[in-house]
Amino acid sequence: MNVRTRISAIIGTLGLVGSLALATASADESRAPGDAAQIALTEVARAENPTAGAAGPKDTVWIAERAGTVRVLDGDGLGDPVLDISDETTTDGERGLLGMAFDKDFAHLYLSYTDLQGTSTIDEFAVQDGTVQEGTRRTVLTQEQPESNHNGGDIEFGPDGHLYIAFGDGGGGGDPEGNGQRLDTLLGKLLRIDPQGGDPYAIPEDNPFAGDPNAKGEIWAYGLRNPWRFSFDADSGDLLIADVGQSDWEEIDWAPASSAGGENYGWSRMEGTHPFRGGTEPANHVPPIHEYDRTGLGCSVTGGYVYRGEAIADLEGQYVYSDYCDGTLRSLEIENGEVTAEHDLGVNGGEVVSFAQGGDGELYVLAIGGTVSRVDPA
Ligand SMILES: [Ca+2]
Repeated sequence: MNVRTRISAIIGTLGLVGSLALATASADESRAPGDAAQIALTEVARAENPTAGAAGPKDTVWIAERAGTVRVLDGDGLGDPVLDISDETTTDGERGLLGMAFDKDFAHLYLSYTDLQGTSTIDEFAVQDGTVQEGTRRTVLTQEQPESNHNGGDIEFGPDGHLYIAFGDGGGGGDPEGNGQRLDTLLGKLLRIDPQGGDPYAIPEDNPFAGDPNAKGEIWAYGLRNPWRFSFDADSGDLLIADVGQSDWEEIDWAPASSAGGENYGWSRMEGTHPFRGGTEPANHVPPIHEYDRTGLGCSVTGGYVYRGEAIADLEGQYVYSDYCDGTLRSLEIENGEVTAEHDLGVNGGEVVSFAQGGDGELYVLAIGGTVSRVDPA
């Protein structure tokens, strides 16, 4: 059993495993990059199991570490923690501090983590002059998790100013409760809430299931398995969700900025474009714009961002992503919701667990082993 096979066997279908010492291969010379952008990775900081990053106030990039600390990246690496909730979370299973986001104008910081009982929790802190006001902390939303895996946990503000939250299907493998297709649970969903519009939050009136007595009004999209990372194109506002597969297919889902929500991404009747365990395709299934199998490209997709920086002209507008087990950075050119080109970017980021996008549109790669690297021109 080679290293990748062994790691795949361990990681199985997990979206996050913290302490695996996965071999980091160098760029695969045998893969012709074609007309891929020429990029290089520059290590800008060491971190303790970084899991999430966000553009912060005053052109900073903030990094969340899995055990519960938040640190700010500057020219000299990461500073001392500006927040520490490490006594309120654990790192067993796929747990920990899993997501982080600022709202517009950096007025509030939101953390997404599993608490000591494993319950997914979204907390809010006011931010003043770039400083977190710890005394203002409040819990916005919680969701009990039946298993320690498939927590999702990514959070991002959309171009509409609302907070989007991704939760996995609850775990256990194969979606035993059918949560992906059920509209009466927040599990297996992408949610959309207005955290400032109510106490503890408001459901936007234009959410697709708002007011529906048979559905949770927070739901924006459903049929997701473990949407570990998602993002909005900083230019177009289009939504991209990387959904980790069960055993065969890793997928990337897409919706235009004009979407009214309600998309059914298929899980657990579909895995990618393939019926799952004899499932039938829902009539309203929105298939992924991209999928790959596990026969060589990895085992757990790690979603990134559409590149909107200035440093790498050839990468402009491309969606950059990777895979936790493979580590190769890849990109997709997307036009009107269709992939028109796929690229192997020819560099390997190690155990790529997450990406961050600075306010300038540049991208950072987070490897769970402890590096934060900037994507630079080669
Ligand atoms: Ca799907």
